[in-house]
Amino acid sequence: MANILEKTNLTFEKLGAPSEAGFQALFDELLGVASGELEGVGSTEELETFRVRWVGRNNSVKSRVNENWLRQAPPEMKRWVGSGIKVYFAHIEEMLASAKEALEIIGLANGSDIDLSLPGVTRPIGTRHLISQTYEELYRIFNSIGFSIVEGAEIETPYYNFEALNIPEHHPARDNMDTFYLANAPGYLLRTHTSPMQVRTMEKQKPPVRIVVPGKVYRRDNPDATHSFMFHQLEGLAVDTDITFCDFKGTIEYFAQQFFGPQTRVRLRPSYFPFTEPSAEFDASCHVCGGSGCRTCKYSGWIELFGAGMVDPAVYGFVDYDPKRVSGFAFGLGVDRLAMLKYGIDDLQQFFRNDTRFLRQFP
Ligand code: 2NL
Repeated sequence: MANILEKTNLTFEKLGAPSEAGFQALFDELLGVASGELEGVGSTEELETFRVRWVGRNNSVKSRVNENWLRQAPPEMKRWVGSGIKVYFAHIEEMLASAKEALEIIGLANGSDIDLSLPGVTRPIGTRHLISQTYEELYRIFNSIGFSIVEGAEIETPYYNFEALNIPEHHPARDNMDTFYLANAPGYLLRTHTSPMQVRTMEKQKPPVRIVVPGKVYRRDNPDATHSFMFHQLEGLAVDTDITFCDFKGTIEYFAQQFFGPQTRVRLRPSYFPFTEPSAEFDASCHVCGGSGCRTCKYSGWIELFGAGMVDPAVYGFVDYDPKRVSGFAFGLGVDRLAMLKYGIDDLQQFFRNDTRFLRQFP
């Protein structure tokens, strides 16, 4: 070790006129000595001694190498020696900088209660949230029959959330009890369903339209095992010149059999929504007992899945579609509810607690 440092006191001639490869070996050896010395440095003072000794202005290793090896090298070697000095001493400067940083961190830790020997924060790899997994399953089903996915904003205007959906001014769904109006943004609200994006899509796109719209929706509700102020929806819309009630029923039957299994039967019960006519509640035969009656279906054999219907012609008036030429169906399903049914979860709040013991059960 001392050997290589003594060589920095020798001129090019006295070194034995080394070749390019010889210089490379000399520089490698210097770097090895430097990093060895740096490893023994344990304080800012020692680091400063190291700096002066290696790259200081006067009588440092670097200045001697410049003076003895470079200045006295024959012209045809100067380029090589020069670039070697540049590269290797830049490396030493870098090592110095990181050593300085490390010492500063230790300095901060000294006298504080930070224990640098403690293991770092581990970030275990999790699983896809069950709601995300359920969305992916729904996308797979509806993509397979030609529905594309449209997403949009959660902050909306009363026009898109209500008006254009044929929900008049004094309809109870507009009540302050159900809707969050934004106090800091008058004229805006949190969407209560994802239908606004369906209206916006119809405004921009002529039929045929076949879309599903996923997303968070908000309604004023007190949280319990089946209610939350926010839940996840998937609404679907199909509009074209020749869509019938048969297409409607066939589509939701296909969905139910894909989602709950091929033995699933479906039924429709009359219902009411301002934006569909006729409207229906859509039930599936119980996937737990197969229809014979059990606790899940409250011994009825049927499970209510979601609301749906043929799009009310009044809606077409708002998006410049001709109600005499087009027809279609729409549905709105709660993703949380479907996930609870399919995976046997009895408490909606489990989805929002971020308890990994729950989430890990659905890898
Ligand atoms: C529910 C079920 C539903 C729709 C949503 C819809 C959207 C447009 C036009 C017509 Cl743009 N309908 N969506 C239809 C039927 C039911 O959601 O329980 N809603 C309160």
